[in-house]
Amino acid sequence: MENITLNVKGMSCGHCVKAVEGSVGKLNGVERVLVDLDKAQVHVEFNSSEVGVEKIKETIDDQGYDVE
Ligand SMILES: [Cu+2]
Repeated sequence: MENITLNVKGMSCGHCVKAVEGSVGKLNGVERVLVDLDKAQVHVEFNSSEVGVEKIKETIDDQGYDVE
């Protein structure tokens, strides 16, 4: 299991948290996803044999947020 913390711009409320946690959480290989609104960060625990960082970033981007 691997961990990554992504800096994500544009998340401002509970809706954003649900959108990001819901979409990333649905990816195969993602074990856990946690949004920290105050820090503008998304923490993800994932299995790198099933899902890559690029896919995770792309999924957040598709929800309309900016991954640095
Ligand atoms: Cu929001």
